[in-house]
Amino acid sequence: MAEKTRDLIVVTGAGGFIGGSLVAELRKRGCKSIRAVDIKPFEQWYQRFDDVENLSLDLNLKENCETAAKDMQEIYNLAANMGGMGFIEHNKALCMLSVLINTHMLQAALKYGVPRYFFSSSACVYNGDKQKTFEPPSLKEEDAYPALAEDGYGWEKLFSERMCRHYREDYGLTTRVARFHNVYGPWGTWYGGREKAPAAICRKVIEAKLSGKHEISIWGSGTQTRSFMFIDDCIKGMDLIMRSNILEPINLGSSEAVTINQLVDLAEEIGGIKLKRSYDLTAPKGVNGRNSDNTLIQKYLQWEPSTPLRIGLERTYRWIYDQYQARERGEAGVVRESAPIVS
Ligand code: GKE
Repeated sequence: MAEKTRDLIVVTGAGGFIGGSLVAELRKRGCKSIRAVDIKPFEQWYQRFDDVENLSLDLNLKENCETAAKDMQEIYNLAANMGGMGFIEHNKALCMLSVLINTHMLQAALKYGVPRYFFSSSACVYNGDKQKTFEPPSLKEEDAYPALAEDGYGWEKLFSERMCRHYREDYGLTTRVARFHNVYGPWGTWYGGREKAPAAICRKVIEAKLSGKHEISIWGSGTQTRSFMFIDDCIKGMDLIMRSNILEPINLGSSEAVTINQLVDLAEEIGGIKLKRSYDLTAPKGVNGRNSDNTLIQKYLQWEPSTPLRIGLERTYRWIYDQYQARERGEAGVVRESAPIVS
């Protein structure tokens, strides 16, 4: 990993959850020349390291993508305007505008002859008709077509996946694409509107525990199914896929599907509490069921994300618990409100 050619690495979205965690891991592995880029002002970055080149740039703009890509050997393009169901259901146009980032980053990669390019796609590209059942359908890569992606966010990801393919086929740019399935862990957004279910449920359990009001409101019926991938698995998978010869978009997700009720069970167990549940059927729900079919990643890499949800959720709960208490004390250093919105 630390060999010379892999030393000039740019991570976009580095002020966010996955990007920040990737920069942390690259540093640990001894990479010396990391460029970290994010639209957020520095004080809002989730994790920031003084020994890397940090740039606060709006990557919707082509010239900023060129600044980001220049002289680099690898691009991990993780920048996007995104969030959990509560965000993507109400910000479809904004989610689609990430196409500017993805287009300009590909153009910049080509202009500066960057040898390798990683694009983080999403399970939201999958056909909605295949996710109507609450029995979690294991989605194979081919299930993205015929296309009926998640409105807004999913269509942008699908389009940008295809652009990566055509930049590879038409211009010889080496592109790698992974479809992330719901990523969670320490440093993930846990309040402010962009948080996904694992962080939101942990926060709600912690809130109930600390306030003494032993109730929880759950979005939907609680019977929706998902699989959740722990951040460490996501980081490892990205590295493996980037270095592989896998040409087509591939699932990067856990295959341990649970219902949202089971997710709440786990968070309650970790918190040592039982809560009275209510179900908000008007809240954003997304698809009824979704799981990652890992046949292909096993075939190519003999590996798949395997951190048990119980283990990953416990680490996440403890981290959010500390953040929650720090915020209550008004201390700095906690994850800020949701990322600023691009105009
Ligand atoms: N965010 C959130 N907050 N979701 C909740 C809550 C809550 O308090 N209570 C129950 N849920 C339910 C949602 O209604 C949904 O059915 C399920 O948990 C998962 O919600 P999520 O974690 O926000 O996001 P999704 O898995 O539906 O969709 C996400 O998929 C990823 C890819 O797998 C997307 O929002 C993207 O973050 C991402 O592409």
